[in-house]
Amino acid sequence: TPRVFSGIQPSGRLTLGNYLGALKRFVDIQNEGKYECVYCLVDLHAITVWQEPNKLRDNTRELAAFFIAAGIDPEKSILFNQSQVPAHAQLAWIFNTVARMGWMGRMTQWKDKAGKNSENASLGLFAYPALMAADILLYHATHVPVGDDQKQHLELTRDVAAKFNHDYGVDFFPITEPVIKGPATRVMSLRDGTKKMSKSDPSDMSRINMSDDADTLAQKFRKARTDPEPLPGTYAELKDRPSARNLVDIFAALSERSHDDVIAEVEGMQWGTFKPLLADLAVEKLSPISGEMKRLMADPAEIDRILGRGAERADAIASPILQKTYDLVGMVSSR
Ligand code: AQP
Repeated sequence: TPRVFSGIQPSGRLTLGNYLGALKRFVDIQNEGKYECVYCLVDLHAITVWQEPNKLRDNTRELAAFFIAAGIDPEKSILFNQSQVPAHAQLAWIFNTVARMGWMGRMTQWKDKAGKNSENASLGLFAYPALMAADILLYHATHVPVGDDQKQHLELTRDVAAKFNHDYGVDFFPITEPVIKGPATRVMSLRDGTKKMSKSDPSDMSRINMSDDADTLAQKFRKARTDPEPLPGTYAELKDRPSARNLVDIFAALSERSHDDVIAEVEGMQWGTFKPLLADLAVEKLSPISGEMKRLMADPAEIDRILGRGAERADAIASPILQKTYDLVGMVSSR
């Protein structure tokens, strides 16, 4: 069976963007049953920017609980944290020698996160996409579901695979397909429809956190930026209305309906009517997840056990692929 790989960083505060752009899609793909699914809590990626150690531990367990609460079945899918399968860091080193400085320097995430002070950014932040290529290619994954913001990193993963195959004259790593699908591949800030909803935005009102209670959800949607026009008769008319379109996208994704379906129902509605509907829908869909997360978080030992079992299963796939890579590169296998 073809394999899917994807990951989320345990860097704290999960947003509706992470859920609709990534996790909800992971669950759908798992339930389709067409792929073997490998889902990873990428703790090695998280530390490319500073993480308080105790916070990182909590965030990793919380993220595991989020996966399970949202519908990832750790029996069906492989769920683990990246640091526990050493082959990720090992293959990343090989890819550090394959990828070029120029490729990394062109990554918009690097430019955004390092900002003007790139001299002070960690070397790991610069090399982030090489580790991501390793995550994916270590499982010979052919499909990678992600939000729209990860498109460029996935192109780099394809470049790494192609260059490795070319340099060593082999056809070993697959050229991975990004899977950027669904009604909300890019959830935008509630304060500014031209900016991605992000956990690092200084304004909490800009994002929906998975941990927000019903009152907070209602308040955030009520105050969400829109425009003075009512909802239009076709989705295409939202093209130049990013804030308005964002709320319709969120509505469609949460209700698992198409944009056209949603528009047909809400055509001509005023925002004062639509926003409470959206808030109710969000509470209905998100509160069971946050409730289940809390329940799971009460037993961290059980979470660690699940992750440990996942790491063993991941390692069984990854180790032979790493060994084969070493062999292709010319490392002497001495033990
Ligand atoms: N706003 C979003 N819309 C759609 N998908 C999103 N993803 C993140 N934000 C959105 C997707 O979530 C997955 C995990 O991403 P990550 O672990 O790299 O998280 P992130 O991108 O670091 O999250 P933030 O909130 O954007 O953090 P900062 O503020 O630090 O940059 C990926 O598939 C991603 O596409």
